[in-house]
Amino acid sequence: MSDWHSSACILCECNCGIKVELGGEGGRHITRIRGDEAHPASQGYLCQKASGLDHYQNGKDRLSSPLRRTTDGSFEEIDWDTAISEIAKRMLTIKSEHGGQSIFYYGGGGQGNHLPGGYSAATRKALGSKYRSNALAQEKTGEFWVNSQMFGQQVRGDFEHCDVAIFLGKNPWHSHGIPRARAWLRDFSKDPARTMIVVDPVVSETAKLADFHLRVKPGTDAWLLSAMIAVLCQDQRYNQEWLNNHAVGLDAIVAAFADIPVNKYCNFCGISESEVREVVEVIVAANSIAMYEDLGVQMNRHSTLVSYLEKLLWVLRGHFGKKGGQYVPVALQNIAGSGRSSRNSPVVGAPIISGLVPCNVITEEILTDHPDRYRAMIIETANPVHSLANSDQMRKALRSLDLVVAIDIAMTETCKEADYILPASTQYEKWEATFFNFEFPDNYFHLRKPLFAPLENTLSEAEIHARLIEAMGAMPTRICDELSDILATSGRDAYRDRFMQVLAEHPEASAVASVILYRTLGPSLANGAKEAALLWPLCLGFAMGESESLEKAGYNGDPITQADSLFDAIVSGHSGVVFSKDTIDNSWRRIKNNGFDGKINLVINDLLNELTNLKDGPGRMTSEEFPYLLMAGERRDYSANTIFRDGGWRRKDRGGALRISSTDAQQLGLGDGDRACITTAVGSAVTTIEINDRMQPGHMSLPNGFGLDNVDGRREGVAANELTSTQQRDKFAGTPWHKCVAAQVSAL
Ligand SMILES: Nc1nc2c(c(=O)[nH]1)N[C@H]1C(S)=C(S)[C@@H](COP(=O)(O)OP(=O)(O)OC[C@H]3O[C@@H](n4cnc5c(=O)[nH]c(N)nc54)[C@H](O)[C@@H]3O)O[C@H]1N2
Ligand SMILES: Nc1nc2c(c(=O)[nH]1)N[C@H]1C(S)=C(S)[C@@H](COP(=O)(O)OP(=O)(O)OC[C@H]3O[C@@H](n4cnc5c(=O)[nH]c(N)nc54)[C@H](O)[C@@H]3O)O[C@H]1N2
Ligand code: SF4
Ligand SMILES: [Mo]
Repeated sequence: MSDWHSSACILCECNCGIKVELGGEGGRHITRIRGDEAHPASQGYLCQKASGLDHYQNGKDRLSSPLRRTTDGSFEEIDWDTAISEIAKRMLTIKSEHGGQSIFYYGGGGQGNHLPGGYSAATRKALGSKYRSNALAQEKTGEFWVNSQMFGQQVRGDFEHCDVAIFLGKNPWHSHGIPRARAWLRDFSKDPARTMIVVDPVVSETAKLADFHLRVKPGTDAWLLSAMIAVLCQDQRYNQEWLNNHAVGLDAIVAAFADIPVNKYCNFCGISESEVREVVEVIVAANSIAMYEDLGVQMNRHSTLVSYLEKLLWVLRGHFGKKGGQYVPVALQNIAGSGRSSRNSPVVGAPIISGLVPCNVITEEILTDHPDRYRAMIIETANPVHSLANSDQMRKALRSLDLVVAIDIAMTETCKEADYILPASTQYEKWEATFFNFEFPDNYFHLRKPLFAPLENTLSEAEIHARLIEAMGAMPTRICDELSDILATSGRDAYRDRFMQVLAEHPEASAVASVILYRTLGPSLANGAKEAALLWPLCLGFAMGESESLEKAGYNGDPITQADSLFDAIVSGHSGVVFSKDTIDNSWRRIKNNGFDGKINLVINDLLNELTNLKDGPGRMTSEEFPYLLMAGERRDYSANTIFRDGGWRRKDRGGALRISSTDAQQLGLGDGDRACITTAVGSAVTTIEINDRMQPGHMSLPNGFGLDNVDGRREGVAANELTSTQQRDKFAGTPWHKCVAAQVSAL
């Protein structure tokens, strides 16, 4: 058994535990993979995608040297010292000419790695960079903003214990998002005591398992949810007593929905009033409801309003802070930020939610002569040329900047537009972890040990940022030496005291705290776990706030002792460690910062006012020129963002076909497997047709993560964002409408 090593799958936010056997050439391949039974959340579960992980580790686009753009646009290999010193120098020049706020940071963590974001904080602060973003600002910021106003915190559904599960624009069969999703879905759907409701225009795999499938017209969820809430309000089917005790603003909600014409709104969304009323009855009768909204609505018309309506639906029935309802998870690090919006982007003036500039305005912030435009960008563990709206515009924006530095493991579409490319070690060549842990009642953290030595000439992000800081002269070396000395001679307690003192007394050291930890605490950690240094203060912060649930998880003593033993357990654990055993009443204690301590705030005025904009219906989302609605980026069996770059991992659908209904196929004169051209206002692409009556007539879908330009010059499938526009975005959060893009298709 000793040949099996523990790690995790890095293809989606679940990060299921894996056991792997290594071998092949030089022992540098993952040859066998199975689920890790000892992993607290996945418990041995894996989906079919994990078996391809060697395509990530040994992808043919892997970078093996720092690269610098030459005047003719090609790249030349340079050594690390040259790369680091040139980048540091050029960044400092931009800082002195335009101010650090002109240096924009994008990325910091994908589906499997969140430590880079922590270490890059030091580089950002040392540069005086003030604006940043990542993929959350093209999907989740609207929901974060709603949650912050209603609860002051982020919330999750307790799917393990609910008796009614609702999936809104979410297809967990493919996308997961809850542990062991397929096993869970099968068990849940077979249980006669439990009911699944799915809202989706497509007969998705999840919809097929549902008791009720509300097959909305694309982009009309705001009308469906308004109608459902109107039924609750108009028939007084909300949970009055519970709301009196736990929420504020009920009267305003009842008033706002009093006049909504249920029948008319049902027509707008394409679902009969009787079906809507039947589902509302199920919701009223439920003991516990857990609900999950995802990209089908978050990348769609009225997305922030829909997030609000989604929350109102279950709050009005009292499904918060009880078993099987929604809860406030605890985390070592909160990746969602505060959800508040206290400033705006410098050029467009777009609201910055949770500290993130809306992805859809980034190119507008660059392609302008505005004096406050961004002049440089650091892009780390993200592929915005491929993943954000309008790839062509993003390429132009990047090429117009004074300096672009990309930190990646592979030669991506984004790297190709950079001035410097820094090759990172893969997630299986360094210590890594994610902060996507939201489980309840037991939450866990999984720090993964490297499976391989780093590929020659690659470095971890922690090392890259430490070197950049050193080259910029921003590393307080005297303090580092002193801290290392104290740790070696007097131990961790003395180190902690001095570290805290340093943070309080030296703001310039506090700004680069993560790399100080990496350089001082890092080398002392067992098994070379240097990159884990950052977790130590997170454990401390957690112990200070959640000592009780930490104690229930087996960590005793005062918070400092608890923090140290948790940190040691995380560093020495193989399959993830449970750090919190929580109780549901804690969710009530965690409702704060919404202005109504301990109570849920029902009223978000901006969004209630927005309801009036629904009264005339969705209108036409297509045109004569572009008569179809394209879902640009569906999750399928073989899609995984752009983590795999080599199409060889796909066992089917290698071309990522355009799925269309038989009605549309007939109208367009297209057959299964035909080649066709799909065109939008932004671009066009050639695709293969798959006739599939899971699609409604007029609605089509292309998968997410296809159309990558491999080093061998092959492109398989359509890069969805060659077709999407930055202008099609939500008015509150700026998130894109990728699931509803007007398009035309013609036979080739
Ligand atoms: N296999 C696979 N899994 C993944 C990923 C991957 O690339 N591949 N990516 C991961 C990431 S980063 C994320 S954020 C999640 C996303 O996970 P999901 O949000 O579940 O994925 P999608 O397939 O983009 O969209 C979900 C559903 O929305 C539906 N939909 C489309 N239009 C509408 C509409 O107008 N209304 C409603 N109600 N529904 C609509 C689609 O038919 C689809 O079934 O997946 C994660 N998991
Ligand atoms: N049209 C459309 N566009 C979409 C979507 C959609 O549904 N439709 N979905 C969107 C969603 S929800 C998301 S989350 C985004 C995801 O898009 P991005 O945030 O851009 O992330 P990924 O595609 O996951 O790319 C991750 C990058 O990290 C690199 N990488 C992997 N491991 C490491 C590492 O250890 N270190 C470093 N430095 N780099 C590493 C990979 O090579 C890859 O280039 O895509 C979005 N784009
Ligand atoms: S659900 Fe599948 S893709 Fe996601 S982490 Fe688990 S094995 Fe990987
Ligand atoms: Mo995502």
